[in-house]
Amino acid sequence: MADKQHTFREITSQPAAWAETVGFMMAQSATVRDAWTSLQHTSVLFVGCGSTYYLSQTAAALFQELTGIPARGVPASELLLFPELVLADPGQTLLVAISRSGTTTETLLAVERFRQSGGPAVWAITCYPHSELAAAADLVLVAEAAQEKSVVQTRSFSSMLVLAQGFAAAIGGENVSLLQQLPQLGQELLDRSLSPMELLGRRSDLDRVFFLGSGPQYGIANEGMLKMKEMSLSHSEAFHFLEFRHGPKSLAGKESLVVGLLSQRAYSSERQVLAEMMQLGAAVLEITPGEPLDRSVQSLQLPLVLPAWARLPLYLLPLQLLAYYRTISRQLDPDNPRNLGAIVTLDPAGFTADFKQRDTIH
Ligand code: F1P
Repeated sequence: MADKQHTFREITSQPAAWAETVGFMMAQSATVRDAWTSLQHTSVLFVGCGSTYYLSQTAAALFQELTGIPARGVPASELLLFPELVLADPGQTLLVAISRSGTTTETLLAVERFRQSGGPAVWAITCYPHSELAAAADLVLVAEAAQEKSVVQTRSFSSMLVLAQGFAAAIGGENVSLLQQLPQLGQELLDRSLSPMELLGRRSDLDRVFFLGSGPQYGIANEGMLKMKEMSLSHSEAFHFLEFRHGPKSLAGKESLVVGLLSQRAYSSERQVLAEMMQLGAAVLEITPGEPLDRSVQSLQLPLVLPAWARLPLYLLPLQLLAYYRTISRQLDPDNPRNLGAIVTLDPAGFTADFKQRDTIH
C-alpha cells in the first residue's frame, strides 16, 4: 500500500530531491552573496504560512546564527495585518517569502504590503519557479525537484530548508558544499528510521505527542507537530525544550510520547528534560547528535560528520515517518488529510475592512 501513496513516496525520495536542490544552491551561492552585498541591509524577515511559517522560524534562527545579522520568522499574516509590529525599518530589511506553491494569498499580500511600506528587496524560496510569488520577487531560490502531489509538505519543506541553509551559509561565509553530503546521510538515516518509526507510530496506547526543540530546531519541532496533527489527527504540541517544564509537562504521562530534537550545543540541558519526562512515565523518542539517553528510549543518532547547521534537514526524516505510520495505523489516508487543501486561497477583498480600520487607527 505504501508504494501507492504520494506521501510515502515523497518522504522516501527526499535524498534525491536534496541532491538536485544542493546542486541548484551551489550554482547560486555567488549570486546570493553578491546580491546581499549590494543591498547592505541590516535585518532579514522570513515569512510563510503553516509549514512554511515554521520553516521561516528555523531559517531565521539559522541565518542569524551563521551571519550575525538580526533575523525573525513570522507568519505572513502578521506582516499583512500588523506590519508595524514586525517591521522596524522596512528600508533596511530584506523580506524572504517562503511558499511551496508560491500562490498562498496571505504570503502574496504580505509581499505587496512590504513593498507599500517602502521595503525595497524581496527574495523568494519556493518549489515553483513560475509562480506569482516568484514573479513578485527580486531573487528566487527554487527547489523544483521537491514539488509534491501530497497536500502535506514533506520533501518540499526539507528541500526549501536546504535552500535556506545554502542562503545563510553563502552570506555567512560557510562552506555551502558541505550540503552535498546530505543525500547520502539522509538515505542512511531513512533506512535506519523506517522500522523503529513504524513500531512507534503503531502504538495505540499513546494518545498525545510533544515535540521539543531549541534554537533552529524549534521550527522543525513545530513542523513535526503539524505533520502529526494534519496527517494522523492526533493531539500534538511543540515547545522549546526548557519551556516544557513551565506548565506543559502537566500533560506528560504514560499515554504521551515526547520527541526530543537534541542539539549538540544545549545537549545536557535538553537531555535532562527528557530524563524527567521518562520519570513521569512518558515514552521518549530522541533524535540526537549524542549518546542514547537510556536503553529504554528509542534513539536515532545523527551523523556528526556535518556541523550542526548543515545537518538540520535530517531531523525531519524520522518525524515525517512517525506521523505517516501513525496515520496508517489509525486507518486514515495520508494523501487526503481532513479539511485541508494544498493551498489556502482567499479573496483579497476580505482584508479591505481590516486595512481601512488599521489606517484609521494610525
Ligand atoms: C502553506 C500551507 C501548508 C499547509 C496546508 C496549506 O502553503 O499552509 O503549510 O500544509 O496544506 O498550505 P505554501 O504557501 O507553502 O504553498
